[in-house]
Amino acid sequence: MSRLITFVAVCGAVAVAAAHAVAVFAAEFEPPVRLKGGDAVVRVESPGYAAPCWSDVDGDGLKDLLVGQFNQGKIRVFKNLGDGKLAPGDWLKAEGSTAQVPGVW
Ligand SMILES: [Ca+2]
Repeated sequence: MSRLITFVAVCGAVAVAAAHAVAVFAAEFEPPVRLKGGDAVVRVESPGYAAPCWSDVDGDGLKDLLVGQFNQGKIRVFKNLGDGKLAPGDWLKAEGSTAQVPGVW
């Protein structure tokens, strides 16, 4: 009987902790925002694996949006114009050519 009580107590504690964790994480997210590069919505290409991230590619102090592309290993850069605006995307260039990251598969 004491094992059953211990099991129920542990399950209850886990449930409370999980509910608390959900409440904490839910409070940390803002509503989703659809980003635009120029007038077009920023999209990822099939099959996904875009791994978007922010980095100041051009060194102007504003983090630009980088969105990867799986099939050919290219990265689209959306220059940050400030005030929450992004320029239309353009492929990342290296030495005048479109840069490509070799795939791992
Ligand atoms: Ca920048």
